[in-house]
Parts: sequence; C-alpha cells; structure tokens
Amino acid sequence: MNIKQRMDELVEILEKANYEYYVLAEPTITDQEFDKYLRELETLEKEYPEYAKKNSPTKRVGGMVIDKFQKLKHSIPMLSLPDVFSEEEIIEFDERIRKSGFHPEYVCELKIDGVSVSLHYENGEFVTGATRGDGTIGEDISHNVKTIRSVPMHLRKPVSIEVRGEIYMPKETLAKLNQERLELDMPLLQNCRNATAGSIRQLDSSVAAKRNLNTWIYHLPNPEDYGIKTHFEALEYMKSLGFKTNPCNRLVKDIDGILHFISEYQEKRDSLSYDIDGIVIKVNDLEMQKKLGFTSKYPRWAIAYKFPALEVLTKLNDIIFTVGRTGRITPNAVLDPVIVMGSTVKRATLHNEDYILEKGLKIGDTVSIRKAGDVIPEVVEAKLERRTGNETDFVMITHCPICGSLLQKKEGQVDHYCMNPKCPARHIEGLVHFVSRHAMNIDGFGEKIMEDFFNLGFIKSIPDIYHLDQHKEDLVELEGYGHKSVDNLLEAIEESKKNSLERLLFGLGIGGIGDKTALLLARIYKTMDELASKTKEELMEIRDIGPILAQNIEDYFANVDNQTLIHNLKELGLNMKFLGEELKTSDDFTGKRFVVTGTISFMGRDEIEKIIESYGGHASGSVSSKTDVVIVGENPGSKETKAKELGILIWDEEHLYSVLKDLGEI
Ligand code: 0OW
Repeated sequence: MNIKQRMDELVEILEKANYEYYVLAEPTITDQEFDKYLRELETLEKEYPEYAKKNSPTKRVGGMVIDKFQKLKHSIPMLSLPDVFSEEEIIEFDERIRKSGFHPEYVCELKIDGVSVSLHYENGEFVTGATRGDGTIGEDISHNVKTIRSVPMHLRKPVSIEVRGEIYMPKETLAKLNQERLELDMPLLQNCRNATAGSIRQLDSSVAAKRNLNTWIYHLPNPEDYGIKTHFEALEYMKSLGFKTNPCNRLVKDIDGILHFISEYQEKRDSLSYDIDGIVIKVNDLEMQKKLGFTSKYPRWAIAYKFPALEVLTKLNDIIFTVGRTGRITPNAVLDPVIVMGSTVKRATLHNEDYILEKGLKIGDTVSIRKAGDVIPEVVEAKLERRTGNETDFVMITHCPICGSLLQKKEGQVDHYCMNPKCPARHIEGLVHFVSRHAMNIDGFGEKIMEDFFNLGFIKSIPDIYHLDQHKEDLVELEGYGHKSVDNLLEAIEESKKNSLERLLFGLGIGGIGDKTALLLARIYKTMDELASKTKEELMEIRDIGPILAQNIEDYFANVDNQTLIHNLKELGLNMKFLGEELKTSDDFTGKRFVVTGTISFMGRDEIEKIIESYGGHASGSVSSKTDVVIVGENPGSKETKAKELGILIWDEEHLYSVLKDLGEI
C-alpha cells in the first residue's frame, strides 16, 4: 500500500470511529487505538500535505482561527416555532388542522435547548455550517462545526444536501466548565444554551473543540427533492446518511399520543444528558405541511410546547439595596442558595418598594422563585402558611446605603433615587456602563472587576480607565489575574479609542440618551464638538428629540466638569467622530414613523423595518396619532382598523413593493 492509500485508509478508520462513538454511541475501537491512528495520520499529513483531505479527522481538534464571520444567506428561510404553554393550545392546534380537512399523524420531538445550525454537503462532503441568524442571513461557523465530532464530514452516500438541527452542550460539560470558572473567579455560564452560543461564536476553533459540543439533526428543508413523503421518513433518511437524529422522536396517531409523549418527557427531562425546554410537534405528512403553509415567521404545521417554568421554594434572608448609575435604588432579595432550572440562584431583584408591599413580603419568609423567560430569577410570592411569627416587616430605607444622602422619590414614579452626583456607587455604575457592550464595549471589564479597581483606587473616573497601564504591575499581582489577562484588558482599552462617536456618547450616560438616540445624534452631527454646540431649540428640531432630552443634552455640555472630561478624553486620543454608515435619504421614509402589520408576502417584517430605519425612518409596533404610515399585509388585524379610525395613510403590499423597487432595495 502506498502513502496516499494509507492516509485514505486512516481517514476512513477515524471517520468510522467518530460515527460509531459520537452518533451511534457504540464504539468498536478503544480511545488509545483512535489516538494512535490520529497521530499516524497527523504525521503523514505533515510529511505529505498534498495527500491531506480538506475535511480530515485531524481538523476536529481545532486550531483554525478566522478574523471575522462571513454572512451566509439561507436559500430556504430557517423558521422558528410558535410557542404554546398549555394543553388547551395544543388541542386548538390539532383542531385548527383537522378543521382544514386533515387527519394528521404527528411527529413528537424533544425541543433541544441549544443553537440552531444549517449543514451543507456537496457529493457527500461537508462544505458549510451556518447559524440561523435572523432566519434569512446567518453566519458561517464551519471552522467550529468541524470540531463537533457527531457532525459527519463525509456522508454515507455521496449526496448534495442541506440538513438542520441543534448544536448543544451536554449538561455535565457545563458543570465541568463552571467548576473551572469558579476556581478562576470567572462569571459562571448561566445555562447550556448560552454556553453553546458562546462556544460557536469564537473565532478560534480550538475553544469549540474543547467544549464537547454535540448535535441533534431534525429537519430536511427540501424533502421533496429526495422523493420523501413524510417528516419521519426524512428523519430516517438523514440518519441513514450518518447524521445524529434523536431516538426519542416518536410518530403518534393523534392528540392523545402527543399529550402522552409530553407527560412522559416532563418526567424524564431531568434524566436526559442535555437540556430540553419543551416538546416540538410536527404534522408528519409533507403534502399536508405544504397545504398548511407558513406565516412570515412560522410554519403552520408545527408548534413548540414549552414546559412550565419550574418554581422552587427558599428562604428570604434579607433585603439589601444597590444604587444604579442614575442613582436608582434597587431592593434585592438575599436568598438561601437554590437551584432553579439548572443554575444556582442567591439573589433576585425586588424592583422597588411598591413591588415588595404588593407581595406583602417579610424578611424571613419562605418564598417561591421561578425563572421568568427561563433566565431571570423572580420572587413569585411568600408562602404565608409557612410563617412562624419570627418574620420581620420590610421597611424601605430613607438614606443612600453608600453615601448617606436623603433618598428622593420622583412625583408619580415608583423608584427611589440617590440624588448625590458624587455618590461613589453611582460612580462605579457609571464606569461599568461606560465599558459595557453597547457603550465602549471593552472586553474583560465586568461589574466586579470595576468595583475592585475603584476600591483599590486604580479607577476613580472615566479618564483613569485610559491610564490603567500605569498600574500594570499591581494588576498582575491581583488574584485571578496574570500577564496575559492584563495585557488583553489593556489592549481592549486601547482599541476602544477607535470606537465610533455613538458608543462614546452612550457611554457618557447623558440622561435619556440610549444607544439608539446616541446613534441618531452621531449620524446627524458627525462630531462631539458639533453636537456640544447645539442649543436646546436646535436639538428639538430633530423629530425624536423632545424638550426634556434636548435640555439634558444642552445642560450636559454646558457643565464645566463634563467639558473637562471630554477635553481629557480628546487628549487621550479617543475618537470623537461618527464612523458608521451614512443615512440614506428618501422622501418616502426619512423622518417618518411607520407601523408594519400583517404578513408581507415578499419580505419579513424585521427586514422591512431595518430598511425603513436605514433611511432615517422610524418603525414601531403600535399605531398612534404620531404614526405617518401603516403598511398592511395579509391578516393585518386591529392595527389596520385603528389606522383607518385615525385617518392614517395606509400602504398596501403593492405600494411598498414599488417604493422599495424604486429605491433599489429589491
Ligand atoms: N429545538 C428543537 C427543534 C426541533 C424546525 C424546522 C421547521 C420549523 C422549526 O429541538 N426539534 N425541530 C425544529 O423544527 N426546530 C427546532 O428548534 C427551532 C429552531 C429555531 C427555533 C426553534 O428552537
């Protein structure tokens, strides 16, 4: 046998081993044998690179670094699923379908709580892996997908095909990762889904390669091209090609089969090695699917039943108060640590005094906690029957816990505020805001780190951030820090000087300027100086800038401390110009407020709204007297009625199409 034959043989042995281990979970060679073959192939590929295969098993270990993600358009949109939360809604779904004259079988699938992926193959060879993105445009993550062992690089038949599924991280992998992060005093990963999303969004594939990611494949977008008649057949077909399909998938005859499947897996959920957040129910017959069709976002032949958020009981030991950068006082519940939906909860926000009084919470109460939207912990209620009489009433504080100044409650508002501009807590929150993702976006700067640097005296003001390199030797000595992490942080700080103006504007925390208003101002005035020179009246000429906001802006730039701050930041070399894309203008869109309602057959709502905003128009979800145009698609509903009542201009699909056509947007 010659070298090339040996290398091809090794590829075959290793791919078979991957398939048996990661797809069938029935390995036929030992890990040691696998490693021996892999080392032999790596050696031969180094000596004979001309014989190395593009998708060789040696690529699975990562090591490929890209500099940015390429966009990829899905030829068939990757739709999401309408969520339902009750048995009644499932029954309605079944009735709606049967009313259309169908008597469907259904396929029940576990709803994997991971990240959707589209996998493309040509003549049996892996070509691309892409994220779902907004359903139409995703990101090419092929370099990371190649490290997922259950994704075949070479199909068992030489077909060209696209399949879709979910990438997920097993529960025990998350637990191991969080153990490591705990020891490094790093923020814990909240759940498997976030951990998966974070892993596949890495530019360096060696990170994903260490995350033990896995897949379940659940959708063939164009089954008719393969002569397939039902979804269950499609699952079988994809399995025959070497994809990992979920053995729990089940064909059921009717609604009872669905309900039985749901209760079975509500029981089994915790014993699974991966997270699921519900059950997916699909009409099995593909002809029926076709006749039922789609809305702009969802198929009409599938739903996702979401399991009810779990509630658990724990002790409310105390209520403590934090001060936000705007001075807002937030009461926080201090709880006996408790596991809710896979993560430990020790704190939960109690929003404000009214919220606590409405719930009648007392310190020492037993309370029920749940995860609203599966992530944010929420105190649901006190368990009155568990009161012992030792509980103490809640009394709202009257002075700031940090600087002691008297708190104020704004007229008609529920929140209490510390009004002292020099309050250290507000300072810290202001600094945390300045470096946050939508502001200057300085990686490696979390709330705890900023608090430490503030308390250690390294950072007392925004310009100090850009002098942090002077404390480099002290930082390296800090617990959990090393040269690499300090260099990375200092590099990220330096890099942030190049940000476009809107990020700096938002980071300065000018009252009422959110990230969208910051972008609007940056686009219009182009430089900090130009904006700083505007009077309140001039600012109010901008459609979305009202008197309060205009006054805030004028006051901010009139304040000597702020002028000094901006001068210092200029001296430090921070960019003060708008670097983003220019606003396009169009008489049809610029400066006008739109509402899109109903289904537009040729374009999704998100895309239409993005185009409107790229011309300086404003898209919102509710019709009011301020609305200029309501764009009406199929099944519009009450918004069209309201538009007619208010005498608002209505565009139908044809008009929208001609406007977009004239602008060259389609
Ligand atoms: N998360 C899942 C899952 C599934 C797609 C294809 C047609 C419409 C949705 O387990 N088992 N099956 C589908 O079918 N989608 C799933 O997840 C979707 C992907 C995007 C949003 C949902 O999570």
